[in-house]
Amino acid sequence: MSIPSDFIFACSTASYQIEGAWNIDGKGENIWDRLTHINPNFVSNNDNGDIACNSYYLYKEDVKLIKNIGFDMYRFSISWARILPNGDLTNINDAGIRYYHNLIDELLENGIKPMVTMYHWDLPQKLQDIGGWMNSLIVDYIEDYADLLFKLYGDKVKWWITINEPANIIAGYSSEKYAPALNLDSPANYIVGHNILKGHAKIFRLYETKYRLKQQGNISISINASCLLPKTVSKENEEATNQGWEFTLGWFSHPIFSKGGDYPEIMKKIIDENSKQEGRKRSRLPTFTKEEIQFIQGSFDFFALNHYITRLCSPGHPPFSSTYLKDINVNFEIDPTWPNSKAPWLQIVPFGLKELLRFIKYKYNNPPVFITENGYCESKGLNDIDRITYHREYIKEMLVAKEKFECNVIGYTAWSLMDNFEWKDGFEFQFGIVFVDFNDPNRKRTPKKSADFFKQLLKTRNIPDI
Ligand code: PNW
Repeated sequence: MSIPSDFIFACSTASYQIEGAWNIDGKGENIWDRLTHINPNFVSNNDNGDIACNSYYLYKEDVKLIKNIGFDMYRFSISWARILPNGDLTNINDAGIRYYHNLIDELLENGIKPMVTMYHWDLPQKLQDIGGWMNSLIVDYIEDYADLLFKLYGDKVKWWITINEPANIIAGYSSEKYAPALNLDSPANYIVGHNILKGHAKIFRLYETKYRLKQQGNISISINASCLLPKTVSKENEEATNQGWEFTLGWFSHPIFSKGGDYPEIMKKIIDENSKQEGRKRSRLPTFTKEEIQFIQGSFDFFALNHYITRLCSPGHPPFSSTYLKDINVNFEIDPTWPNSKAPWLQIVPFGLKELLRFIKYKYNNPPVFITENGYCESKGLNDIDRITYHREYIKEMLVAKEKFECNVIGYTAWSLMDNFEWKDGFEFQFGIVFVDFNDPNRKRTPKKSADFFKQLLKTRNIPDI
């Protein structure tokens, strides 16, 4: 199977997961610094990202690895608190600004295109202190930060992701999966989602009015989406599947990518009904004004998709472990025959990617789709055959979606370039195609077998058999 010459292959990381240097050269404290320091056992083995892969110092080695494997692009994120230690413009940190200039220049000199994520979960603590994503002022703060990033780096960076994975940012407020780990019931989830959508659109519109003409880049938001399928063919299961789609992917995609914008009708209807039944005067789902709907609708140059998993849907049944799950009212399961990874949530289901791409094509009028994450979790080790299988089979299904079903897929990104700090799982679970020795003070990097797989693929533009 050959790969079109203009198709983009990338690998990815995120600032808190790789940089370390958490308090160096003027960087401010972020929510992961705070949480892992005050509550060390929040993360497996009391790990934290204080040093991580030490990429603040070793970025040239990272670029060398990317170059050697042959990727066209590197997706990394900027640490907001490294640029703006207080989150706002009261302190602009030159050393932080220089670090990303150096990294971007190093990439460009090596012929690697940068794709920059502005926000990958490491909120400056000072902004969390005033409510973080629950405070609607965050929309202005992230716009100021984005404005600065466009001004600083926009001549060199042509691919931007505003925000990574709304659903998982929300999980930091509605559960204890991620910082700030507040474990709040609904409506916290819908308030956070609302502000994320507004913040994203603000950044997109800012680019349109102030930067696009000169900088000519592409912007989107990375949305994580599972593929959902009916558990068995029945009307009930198909309805549940549809409801599942609208409450997960649709929650963020419908406002941005659908023709009419706004939240999916079914979401509005169900949350309104449930809210009434709970004795509330207004819905837990905030409403957008007409102007806001138009402002958010169409705020994309492409669809940035993070995909990992597939689930089987059937109608939900109480007791529900959260009010959000009561709203969705869908039971999500896996097929026990699907091969497992080390992470309990991640199975190998390659055809799910094809089905998801077909769904996006059908639902949102075939936008250009850039897969900004896909990856596999294994124990430590260089001989990562399962990871090769995972990427090979998912890439094949993606190409079927592209060629046979005419889905407009333009790029594929492996998560991750290298082993790194996997949030609550610390350094226990690893997604890298490059091994990092976390016991070595130099954080020695060694390409795994899967790096050879990508190297071959990128050299031949064909899917290798190894
Ligand atoms: C992503 N799911 O999160 C994040 O963007 C990365 O920072 C992270 O390291 C990587 O995936 C691996 O966990 C996700 O359950 C976590 O489908 C879970 C899911 C999707 C994305």
